[in-house]
Amino acid sequence: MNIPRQTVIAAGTLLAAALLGSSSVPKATTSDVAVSVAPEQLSVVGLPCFPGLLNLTMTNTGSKDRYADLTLDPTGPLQLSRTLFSSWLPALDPDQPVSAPVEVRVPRDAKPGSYKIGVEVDRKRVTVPVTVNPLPPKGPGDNLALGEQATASSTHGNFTLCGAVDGDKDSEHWDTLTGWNDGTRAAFPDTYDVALSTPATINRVELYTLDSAKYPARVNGLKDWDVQVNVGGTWQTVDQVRGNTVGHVTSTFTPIQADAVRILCLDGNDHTYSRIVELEVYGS
Ligand SMILES: [Ca+2]
Repeated sequence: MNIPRQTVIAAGTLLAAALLGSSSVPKATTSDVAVSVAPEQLSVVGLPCFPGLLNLTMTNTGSKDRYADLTLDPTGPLQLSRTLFSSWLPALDPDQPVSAPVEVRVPRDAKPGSYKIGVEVDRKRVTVPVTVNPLPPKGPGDNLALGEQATASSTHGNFTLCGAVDGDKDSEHWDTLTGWNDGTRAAFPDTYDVALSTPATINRVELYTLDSAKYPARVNGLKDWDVQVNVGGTWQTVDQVRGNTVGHVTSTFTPIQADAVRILCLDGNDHTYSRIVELEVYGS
């Protein structure tokens, strides 16, 4: 099942109401900060490693340097990685936008429905509608790793830990969000773990390493790794892959009830980084 990370209903810019009223307010106290939030509407699901992403942008459209505080006010079960975005906004020509990301999460037991995030600058407010969707099925034939809690020995600062369980296995989408890249250059091993929501009997792991036209697996992909499963707190190796040069490798093994799956990355073809575009786990 492939869930879009976020649903963009309409692209564009929300202008803070502050701007609309600026003509009737003395210039010294008016809000001359334009605010945009992208996307304008968001869909999220209660998986621990499946955040919705909003990008906040403030632009000083006035003629005086100033600070601005953008506050975020979520309703219901919405959890934000930040509720305040403060920035110094020098008055420049042309205007210089300043942006910051915010991750939107909900707990697994969040009630599906419609919620919202209030975004406020200078007491002027815009609202971002957020839809909480039902959890995806995790039955036979479903990818048990999708959106579940990942942990790693390290993650490169330009990448996101959850990128390898986001449902996007297309290497052509490889960027700072859709895959995992470790953060210890030329040092191995690295580990990438996914905890299953409940212990499950599994027998197959699908690993997608980087393999795009620009970055072929034989040059930049993962070369050597062990597939391990956690059983009662102990990691057991269920498959070993050596000398890989392709983008997609299937590991099958005797069905085993596991709490988590680990990729123990032993080397990459460029001997620098471990790169996983997507990790999928299936039961029999
Ligand atoms: Ca991915």
